[in-house]
Amino acid sequence: MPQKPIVYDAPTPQPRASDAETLRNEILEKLTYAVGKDPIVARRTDWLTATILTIRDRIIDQWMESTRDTWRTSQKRVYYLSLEFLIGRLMRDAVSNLGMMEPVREALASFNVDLDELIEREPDAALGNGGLGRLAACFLESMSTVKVPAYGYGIRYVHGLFRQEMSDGWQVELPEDWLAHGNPWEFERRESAYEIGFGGSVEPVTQPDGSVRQVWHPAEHLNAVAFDTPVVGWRGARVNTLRLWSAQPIDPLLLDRFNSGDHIGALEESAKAVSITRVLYPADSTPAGQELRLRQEFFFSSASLQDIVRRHLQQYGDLGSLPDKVAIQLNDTHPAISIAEMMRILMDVQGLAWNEAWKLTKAIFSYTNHTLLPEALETWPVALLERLLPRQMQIAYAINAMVLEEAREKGLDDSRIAAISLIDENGGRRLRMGQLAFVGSHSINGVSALHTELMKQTVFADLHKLYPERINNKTNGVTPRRWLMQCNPALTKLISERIGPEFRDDIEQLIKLDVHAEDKSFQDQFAAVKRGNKERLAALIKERAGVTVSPDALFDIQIKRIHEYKRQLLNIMEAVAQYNMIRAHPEKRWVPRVKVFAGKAAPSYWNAKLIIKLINDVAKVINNDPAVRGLLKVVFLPNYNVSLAETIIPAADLSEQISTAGMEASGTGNMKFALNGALTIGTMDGANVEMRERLGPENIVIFGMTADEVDDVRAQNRSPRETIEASQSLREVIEAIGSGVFSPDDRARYRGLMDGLYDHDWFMVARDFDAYCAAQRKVDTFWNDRKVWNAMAIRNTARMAWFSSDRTIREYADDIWGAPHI
Ligand code: B1H
Repeated sequence: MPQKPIVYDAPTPQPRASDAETLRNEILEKLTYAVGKDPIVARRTDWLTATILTIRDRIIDQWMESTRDTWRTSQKRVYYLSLEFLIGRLMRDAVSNLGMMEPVREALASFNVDLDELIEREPDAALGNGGLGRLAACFLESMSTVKVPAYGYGIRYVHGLFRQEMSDGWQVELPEDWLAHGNPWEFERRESAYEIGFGGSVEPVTQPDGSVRQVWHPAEHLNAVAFDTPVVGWRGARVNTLRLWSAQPIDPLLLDRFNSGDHIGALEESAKAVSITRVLYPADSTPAGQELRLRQEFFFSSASLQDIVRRHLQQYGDLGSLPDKVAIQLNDTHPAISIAEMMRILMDVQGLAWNEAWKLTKAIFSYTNHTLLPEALETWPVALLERLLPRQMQIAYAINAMVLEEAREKGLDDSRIAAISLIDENGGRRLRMGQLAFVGSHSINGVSALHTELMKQTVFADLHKLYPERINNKTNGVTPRRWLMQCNPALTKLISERIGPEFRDDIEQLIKLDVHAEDKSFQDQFAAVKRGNKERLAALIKERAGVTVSPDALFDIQIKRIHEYKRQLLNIMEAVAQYNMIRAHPEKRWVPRVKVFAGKAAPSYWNAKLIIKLINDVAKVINNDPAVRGLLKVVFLPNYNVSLAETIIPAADLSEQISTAGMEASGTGNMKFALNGALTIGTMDGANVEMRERLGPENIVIFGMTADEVDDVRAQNRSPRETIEASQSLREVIEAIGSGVFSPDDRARYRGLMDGLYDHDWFMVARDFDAYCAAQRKVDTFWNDRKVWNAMAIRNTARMAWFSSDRTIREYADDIWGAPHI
């Protein structure tokens, strides 16, 4: 029976005023009584904490109201399980969504404290690697904005994604320390702690009614403690919760061992427990495959599911209503062990029979696939699972048997049955997490139209035939609050002046800009805003990379994780080609360009790190060659993160989205750039394809092979040699880089990288090279006719509304979750 201890008409404190005067008093009060600092000696970080605490109070009222409302109205809740939430800074987001920018600024100014300076001091919450983690953060904000009752569940890593420094052009990784000054946003919920087990054995136990239940006796135990952060939607309409789990030992100190003199051993268990949530794995697109990673995945899955079932039973008292009240979205396969863990909870803890538990599980869960790269498809050795999670592995076996039986009944032959099996038998038996997530979910979605089609044709081809209604597409989106209104206030103001401020509540209104695309005065204003943003970026480039660049040049930008499939190599090779051209034809009218790169390489990804070094080596030569006369500059900005993206994107003229077709599942940076009026140069890959449709093919520069063509070339195993022989410019570039023109200190440094282009050219760098260069020259001609360029840029902003994550979330809510929204 539901225990209903919730009193809905509970007392509430006076809602807080948000005028500058009240804020001023409260910030001072927080500084004094919560931070314990005299304003005379307070440092900037103290003011930051005091300001955040003041803002947080204003969020809490709405937070409690949102939570109460979900209880009162018995609405369905959505749970977004993700090992990554790449949030970045929260203060500007919160203040802006609450509409308190000006009074907060004024309140702080009265203490001689500059709001923008405080904003810059807030550390990024970098609890993610790249697009997958950032998407989760955009989704959280959109779910609050469109009023989906939702929880994000993840891990409270003590150290987020590493800090990147440059040493002689090489990437060096340093630990990131976002919690060093405490985290004023979060609430520790010691009362919300769950026991998590590992290892041990499984024992069948006969129940009083004669039935048999499996009981797992884990050998190791630890606690998962919740830390809650409120997530504010636009205008503070709704505040949802991001609940991050931290691992804590059950016994912080083994006193027996301590007393017997083993002081280190006494802490062993404690150290082992906390190590689980200590650090984010820094590999984007490739799973680490280490035991600690599996522990992280199970730890946060189990804690989240226990919490979800507890909350549901508390409110509704029965499990049969789970599908009406609970939707769990698995963000990639990282939480896929949840399928087995949910089955265990429903059967072994709650006493349901297999069939009932399976029906509920499938109805509750859905799974998003974010990549088709074969090396990224997560699998775990069966032996490891049997040791660490024996009961969950039993359940996985049973699920597999059931699915294979179903397939046999439907007439599948042995080879196709092997293809859908949860167990990969090639080279040591492994559990395929993608298949587990697929069979345990009622919906499997891709993140762009192309990616979803390819999913049906490749990794999930056989499962798709067996369950043809399950795969669906949900093209990614980005939140226009952070990625337009907050990061580009000047453009936001200009848009408001031209079409009215309504677009801030209804992003579809952006289309009203379209009719102004050819208007000369609007073009001038649009260009002036861009120019201001470019000046700001130029200053940052000077400060962080020591390179002087002119804001009059075309700012050509590629910022994202460094990966061979994303083809930063293609981009830097084009820079070398251009360098050769400028020197060969000094008389021509070259378009001045600044090529900006930023991004982190996985610490163990050698070629990615080598590409960073190559960019820096090429930069050194080109930037210092007087023959170039400043017409081309190459810049690598270190330590790319969300905050840096917020400065770079509004300043971009050209956005590089040049992945090998078929390999970038969606991309989301592509959307942020176009929304801010940059033109895209890109391949027919991921969401670029849909951007082309919505922007019109005349407003985007598309080049290169299609996914099908890439597939054909690879299938035929054709040598790239012919392509290279046919292009003089390409040959010269390969020859220059390969022979050490840019690495006189180590002439062989890039030989292997260049040989790879001759040998296999897996990523089609050589094969797309000429097309890419031609596309860049097309970009030059647009730039040379600034009226044409400005019209295209304006149309990009005007037509990007569909790529708002609000639209994406509404589609998830309608098609997958059956959840309420506005
Ligand atoms: C994406 C990942 C990813 N796809 C494994 N896959 C990871 C895989 O730590 N790991 O083990 C981490 C990340 N990330 C990205 O998701 C895609 O490459 C982008 O194209 C896409 O836009 C983004 C969001 O859907």
